[in-house]
Amino acid sequence: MTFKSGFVSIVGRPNVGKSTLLNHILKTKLAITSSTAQTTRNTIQGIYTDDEAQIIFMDTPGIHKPQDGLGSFMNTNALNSIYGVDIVLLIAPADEKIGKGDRYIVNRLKEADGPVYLILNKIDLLSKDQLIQKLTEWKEMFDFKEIIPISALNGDNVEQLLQLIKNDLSEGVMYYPKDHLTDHPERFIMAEFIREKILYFTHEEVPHSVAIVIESMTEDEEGVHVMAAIVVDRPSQKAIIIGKQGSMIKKIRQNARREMKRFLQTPVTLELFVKVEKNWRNKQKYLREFGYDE
Ligand code: GDP
Ligand code: MG
Ligand code: K
Repeated sequence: MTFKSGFVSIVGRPNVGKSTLLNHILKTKLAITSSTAQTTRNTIQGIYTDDEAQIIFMDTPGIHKPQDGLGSFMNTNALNSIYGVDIVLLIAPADEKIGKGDRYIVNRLKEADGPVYLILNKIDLLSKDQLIQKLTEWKEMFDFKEIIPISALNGDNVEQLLQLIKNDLSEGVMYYPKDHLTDHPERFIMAEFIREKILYFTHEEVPHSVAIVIESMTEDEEGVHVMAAIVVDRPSQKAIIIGKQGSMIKKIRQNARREMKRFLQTPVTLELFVKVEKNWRNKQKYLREFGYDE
């Protein structure tokens, strides 16, 4: 059996059930759901892994016509996530009329690279006849690869949706470790920011064997606080990362923090320290720890 993997973007107006669907698929409270529009400010990845496939979901803020600065930022963010993914899921509420906003989004989707599925959500709120009527209306809007009526709330047809996605993905590697990340994808992203800065500023003198362990990531009124260990194989690598009088680690910290702040859209404090662990890659216990240890 071949393993499949790929990236799937979830788009749609605010309040159509994007986060609810993602949560149902991941069975965690990863994304924020609420009846208030636009609680999900950022693109958050959720990663679904089973024996057959790994699907990396992008939960995007609703695409909508920009009204203000933030609106237009979110708009760009959401549209960008359309590109470079394998499948786009457009979520629309089955219980609402197709409106201007829907037409706007569908127009933008013409720029999408891959197949676009229409997910007609909230079918628990309407009769079969109403649903058939709605399906007919949507079919005329766009050449969707698949149209799947679901209820994200109670899970109707969500399994079938996953199966269709898997069928459409191509053979691929497991991008992310199997047991990790579904709980804390943000942690993975924070770690990647740090790794990226290390490789950038040390000009790859420090090889890819460096591991980043997010020891803690907490949030309070002042923002998000991240504490991370940079784990290397040898003392010489530790010296490079710390730099003369700590100058290197300071640069890494400042720049990684800036990326985190931009990504999370909130103030961030970042604490970094460096650990030497010989041959950590051979130590099973660390492989776990280096993921997401809760
Ligand atoms: P998002 O803004 O697109 O992420 O939407 P949310 O996932 O936050 O959902 C918005 C509201 O719609 C919440 O109150 C959900 O409980 C509700 N909702 C989502 N999916 C369904 C569904 O399938 N049926 C019903 N009845 N309500 C749903
Ligand atoms: Mg949401
Ligand atoms: K990586």
